[in-house]
Amino acid sequence: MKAGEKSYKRYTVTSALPYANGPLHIGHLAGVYVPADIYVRFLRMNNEDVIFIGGSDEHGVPITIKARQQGVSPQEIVDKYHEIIKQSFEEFGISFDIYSRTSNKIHHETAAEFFRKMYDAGQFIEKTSEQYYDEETGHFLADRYITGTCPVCGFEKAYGDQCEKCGSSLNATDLINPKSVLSGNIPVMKETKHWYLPLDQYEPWLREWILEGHKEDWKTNVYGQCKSWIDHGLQPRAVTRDLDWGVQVPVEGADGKVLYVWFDAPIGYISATKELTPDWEKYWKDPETRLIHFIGKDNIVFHCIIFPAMLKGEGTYIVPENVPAFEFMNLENDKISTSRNWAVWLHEYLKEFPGKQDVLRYVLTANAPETKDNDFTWKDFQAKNNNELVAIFGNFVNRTMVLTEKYFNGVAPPQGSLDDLDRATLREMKQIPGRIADSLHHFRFREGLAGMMNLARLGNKYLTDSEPWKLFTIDPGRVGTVLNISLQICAQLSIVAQPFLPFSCAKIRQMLNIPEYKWQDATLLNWLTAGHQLNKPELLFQKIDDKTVEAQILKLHATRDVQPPFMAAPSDEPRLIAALPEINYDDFSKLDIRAGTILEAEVVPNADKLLKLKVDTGFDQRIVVAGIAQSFKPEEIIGKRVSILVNLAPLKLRGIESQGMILMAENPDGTLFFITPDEGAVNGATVK
Ligand code: B3M
Ligand code: ZN
Repeated sequence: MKAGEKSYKRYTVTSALPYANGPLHIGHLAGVYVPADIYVRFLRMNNEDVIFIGGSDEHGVPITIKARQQGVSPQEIVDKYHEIIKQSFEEFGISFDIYSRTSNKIHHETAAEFFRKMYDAGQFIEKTSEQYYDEETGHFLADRYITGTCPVCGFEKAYGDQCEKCGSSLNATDLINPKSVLSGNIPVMKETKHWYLPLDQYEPWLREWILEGHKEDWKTNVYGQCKSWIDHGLQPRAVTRDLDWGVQVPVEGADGKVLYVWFDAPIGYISATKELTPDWEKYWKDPETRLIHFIGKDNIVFHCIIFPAMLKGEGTYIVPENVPAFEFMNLENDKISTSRNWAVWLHEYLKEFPGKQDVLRYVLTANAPETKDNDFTWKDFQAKNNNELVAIFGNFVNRTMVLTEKYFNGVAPPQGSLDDLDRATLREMKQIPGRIADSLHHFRFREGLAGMMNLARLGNKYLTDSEPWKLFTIDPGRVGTVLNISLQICAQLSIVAQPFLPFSCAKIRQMLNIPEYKWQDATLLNWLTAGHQLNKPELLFQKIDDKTVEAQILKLHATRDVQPPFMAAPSDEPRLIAALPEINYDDFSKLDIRAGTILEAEVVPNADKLLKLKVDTGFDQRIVVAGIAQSFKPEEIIGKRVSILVNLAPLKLRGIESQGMILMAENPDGTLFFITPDEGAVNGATVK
């Protein structure tokens, strides 16, 4: 520990709670969740006591407006998107210790209790003021329930709380020509009572804590925004609203009033921790806990000024140690926008690029909008995949594995005497983990990723310069040394790349037949001893061709401004998917589909979607792994007649080789049915 540094025992890492009114896109992942996940995985590898908190933000006006537009309840909206969001996070390996939601009972209780404690201690100002009211619908028009012309930039569709054009934060009464979103009417003024957090009273403390205390360690964009807010003079801020969706204000005479969404949402981090562990208090109240908030830049004021003021006011909590906010990720040179459908949606990416989670994690980290807005383009995605992941990282691991298989039957050869190149390479390997760790400790994720890739580059160059393929007949001992060192580099990659590319590292460990190491083991340099048996090589990354990325670019433009089906009301009947592009008879005739019978079926351990089947195809009996475990129990499908595609290239799923594919019909709601041949079609009969 350096002089002046605080000691710590544990970390509480939070990531912004996404609003549950739409699915996630790459901007979310790039700006918050991938960096947070890298950081947390790195801390865990360092044996730190860390909790990683996530959850859906399920209150707020945008959700009630959406529900109203679609004729459903706000609960139906949040139920639908909470599930979609949660699943996308899981599939991208965002390793939350808990992913909770703010419509939970425990959250309502926690937020109400928090408010009540501050209320009882006299920490709010109670104020009656005139606010806009829609006489036709009988609603006070909070935040986004009102639009009008921005007094700062003249944009005509500014909201009552913010102008999305110029970014100014507004009060509804600032708007020129205000209109009710509910009825389109011109609102009237009506008296209403609310509670205000007197931010002005926190100013001296905020100055000392942020402006003096965190000048060095907070990112300049974060520090700069805080300074500008504080220097402009902080005003009391209303923390309640006249709304019927949210956490009820726990005070008598507050019927029809809820906590402002930005009051309750950050408390969601605390409620989620309570839900996670009865020992939650140490993560929030012990001064030796480091609280770190990962957020996008639009959330800085809430996490650096308002929430800390609440925590300080409540009195028993710690405040954040750092708030590494990111800037925004654009898409193909334009702002990502949900309403204009200009986005790469994560749940669609996962379907269209199965197994390529690490590719997106990699590209988003390499281009992370750390210090300025950045741009995601499909061409760059392809280039980074093909020229970096495939050509450098994957190529090095694959060459090492294949050569060891070829020359030493997949058994690690011994390290013989070392030459200068070997020694220089080993020396460089010693340095790399420390450099990456330094980057990650300072939230410099691009730099950390570059450090990791330097190891792959080092490996590639070492192998190319050593040319073991030319030496085997003359000097097999030398080849053994080169491959031993190359294997060590692969093992080291599986450690230092783990925070960034967790799926690929699991594959490397499987191939190398080594355990998951901790960061402190990253400089061992002898993870594989001579005689160590490797498993079969497997490709880590595949090339992405022009057609694939062109199709993505086309799709973006073709669906621009079109509301995607997943944005429709939750109660809408699921729709049939549109027909795929035309193919010709030749395309079809390549498929060899046969009638068959399922002979055996069993669940695949640790895979909740997969069943392992043995199928009689008439000419052989073969193993097929099918993603149907959520629809069928093994015992109910034994004996079932099926149609099976028999000439599909074998594929390894969870270590099992799948030889073919069972054809299934899928209804729009996702239910699955077998394509059973009529009686009389024998096993092996061709399906045409
Ligand atoms: N739901 C805003 C956002 O997604 C908000 C974050 C809450 S974090 C407590 O931009
Ligand atoms: Zn404006």
